[in-house]
Amino acid sequence: MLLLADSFRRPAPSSGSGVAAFVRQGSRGGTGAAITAAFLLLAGCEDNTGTPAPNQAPETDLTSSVPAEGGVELHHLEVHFSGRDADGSNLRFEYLLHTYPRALARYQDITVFTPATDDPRWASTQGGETPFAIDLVVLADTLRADPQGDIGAGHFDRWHTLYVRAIDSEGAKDATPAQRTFDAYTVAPVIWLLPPAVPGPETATLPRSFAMNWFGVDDVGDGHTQDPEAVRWVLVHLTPAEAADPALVKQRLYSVPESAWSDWLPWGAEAAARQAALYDVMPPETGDSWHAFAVQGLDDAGAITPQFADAPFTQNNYGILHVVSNLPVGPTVPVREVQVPLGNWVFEGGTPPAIQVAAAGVDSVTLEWGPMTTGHYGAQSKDYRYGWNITNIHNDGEWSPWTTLHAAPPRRLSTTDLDVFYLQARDTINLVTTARLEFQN
Ligand SMILES: [Ca+2]
Ligand SMILES: [Ca+2]
Repeated sequence: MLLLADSFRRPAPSSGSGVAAFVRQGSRGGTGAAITAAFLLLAGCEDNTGTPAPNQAPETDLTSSVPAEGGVELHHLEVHFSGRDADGSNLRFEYLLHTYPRALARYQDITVFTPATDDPRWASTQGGETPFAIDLVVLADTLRADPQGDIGAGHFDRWHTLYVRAIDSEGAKDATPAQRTFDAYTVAPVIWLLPPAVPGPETATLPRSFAMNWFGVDDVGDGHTQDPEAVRWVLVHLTPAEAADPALVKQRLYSVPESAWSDWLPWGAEAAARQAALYDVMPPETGDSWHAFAVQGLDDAGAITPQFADAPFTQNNYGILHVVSNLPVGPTVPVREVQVPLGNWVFEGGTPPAIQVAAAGVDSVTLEWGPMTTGHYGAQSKDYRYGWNITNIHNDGEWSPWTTLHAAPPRRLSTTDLDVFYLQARDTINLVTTARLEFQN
């Protein structure tokens, strides 16, 4: 169906959900309707000799088969309607979507009412030629099955009544709006964890600061897919016994209180919106700990990923993490002296002890480094900075600028004093490894 004009707008969010219904709408046959309206206006002028007849209100017809009365419909729907005005004038339209409480599950339990003429929920369509079409996205946020059991096709639904009324150019409103009552459905997003999480029954081994990554997709309900609207995550501390029993872990996840979840993170275009950085999930001196990390997706119908699975890949929306207290935190960065050459060294996170390098008789050195590795704890490589004989590593003025370069210019060594090369490697979650090489004459 050709839409001559269309636009997006968002009415006020429906109660009980962070998801707003939105509508794209347009008119068809606008030119023809305008010509007809102009002709009728001229005819009205010629007739204007006696007492004018009272204006008659228009009538409204819902002309599309979707939504069917009592039907089960995708929560994305295109609705067509038209208007008739006996004393002929331009028409515009208003619509109102009434959403029933989530507990209302059956058509026969619905008592349809006609909304008040001045109900504040009446919203104008953009443009008003008849016939007209709007695209609606409505709530379908209720799973009728127990998520801990068999949820079949995983349909979420919500009952609604859509009302449409025509309004003529004198402001007369159809007092008997066209209406359809229907059950909108969708399927919730599927989100899966990426490395360093591993699909069950394996456990990921991590340092105490790390990043979790995920991806996902949302089925509109008919097999067509779109991005999820948002994702949230939770980290649940487990006892070693719980960590060893997937059934216990799932029990813990199904009973996580709302307050324990992160805020909803908009899906967006940025990869950073699909990552959670976690720092010092345990103090270094407390020994190892076990955790479950889980994610859920939210779609434009308000449906939330209902179940927890640790496998297979692309369904693993939770994983077991074994956080090991003495694993180094931050990037692993190799450094090498390439001029003499004096050697290669690897620094594995944090601020490891300086490495002494025997350099008797060496005039100058050239240092290269990288690439850093970060994948073992889920972050990405970002940049480096370096300096010589730094006295305060917190003083930016003693360092080179942060750079993605992997080499420093040749450096002439002192013949009498210790020369210390400093390198920092920084990842995308701002963990920094500080490497030090002491060149001894
Ligand atoms: Ca009229
Ligand atoms: Ca969906």
